[in-house]
Amino acid sequence: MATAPHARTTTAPVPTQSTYQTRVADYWNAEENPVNLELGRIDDLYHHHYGIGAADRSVLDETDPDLRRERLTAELHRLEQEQAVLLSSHLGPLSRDDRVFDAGCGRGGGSVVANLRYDCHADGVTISAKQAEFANAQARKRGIDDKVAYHHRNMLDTGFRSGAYAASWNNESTMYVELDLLFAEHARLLRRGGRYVTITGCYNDAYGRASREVSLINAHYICDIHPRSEYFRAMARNRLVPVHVQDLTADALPYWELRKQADHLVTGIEDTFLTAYKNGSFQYLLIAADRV
Ligand code: SAH
Ligand code: GPP
Ligand code: MG
Repeated sequence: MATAPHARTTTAPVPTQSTYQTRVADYWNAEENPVNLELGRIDDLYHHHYGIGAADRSVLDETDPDLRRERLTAELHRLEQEQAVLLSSHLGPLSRDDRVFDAGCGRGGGSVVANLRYDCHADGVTISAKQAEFANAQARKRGIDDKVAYHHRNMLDTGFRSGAYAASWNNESTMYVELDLLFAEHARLLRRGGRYVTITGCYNDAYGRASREVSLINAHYICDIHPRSEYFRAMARNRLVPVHVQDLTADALPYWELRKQADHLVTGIEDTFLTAYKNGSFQYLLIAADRV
């Protein structure tokens, strides 16, 4: 299968794709939640992750209903953008000739953020053909398709060249795969001294096993949230040595508190996240690691 130099969606269906992975692809091929599309439309940065940081709750006091909706949408997008910028700040320093790998890239926002920050090359991979096509259309529209390309592939088995990447990440996409297989592929793709970063939701070993809320989140997205401990075990087994760990749980709450008030955007999972974070069973974590 030929690999296009840029921004043509390449499909390399992996023969080992499981029935589960096909169902995950079905979910993302069909997904059109306003909470993702309306936020993305603001500046053509489409994210499938949550927001962090203090929220400007004054948007809730807006009396004009249309303006209130608009301001709420913009504030949630700002918080999601903050999250993407935080992840991207841990990838560097990078030069314009470096390549980065965006594992489970969604509609592509994260790779655009990295390219805007470092002017680097980026390869995004998603199991959804529809997302890869959407993201490549966005890259063309921005005129960055010479440097940023999205591929319909399995992130566990990308077919990309070993050692070709200076940095790689998973932004809220680790819960769809076995961590040992995932980190083995990152370790293969990263050059020695390369940087791996993840922002993820994990369940808290100190709470015990997965709580009711964690199980509800799994059912909602068809995923399988890992315990916190498993990240560090699997990294250690795959030449990834943590350099920075940040508990973002408290920073994640204002986004969900605000999203809950956005009648035009809610999906029904908002209270579950708030309960999961507050009862201590679920954590939002950033881990940065060096490929040794
Ligand atoms: N990182 C993106 C999207 C997160 S949503 C963002 O921050 O916006 C989860 C993504 O993981 C989806 O794009 C889904 O297609 C992708 N995904 C799940 N399993 C995958 C697999 N095995 N290979 C490639 N992508 C996968
Ligand atoms: C974000 O996507 C959700 C996931 C990738 C799966 C679960 C993540 C955890 C941290 C457990 P989204 O932006 O499409 O979700 P939503 O439609 O709810 O905004
Ligand atoms: Mg979303």
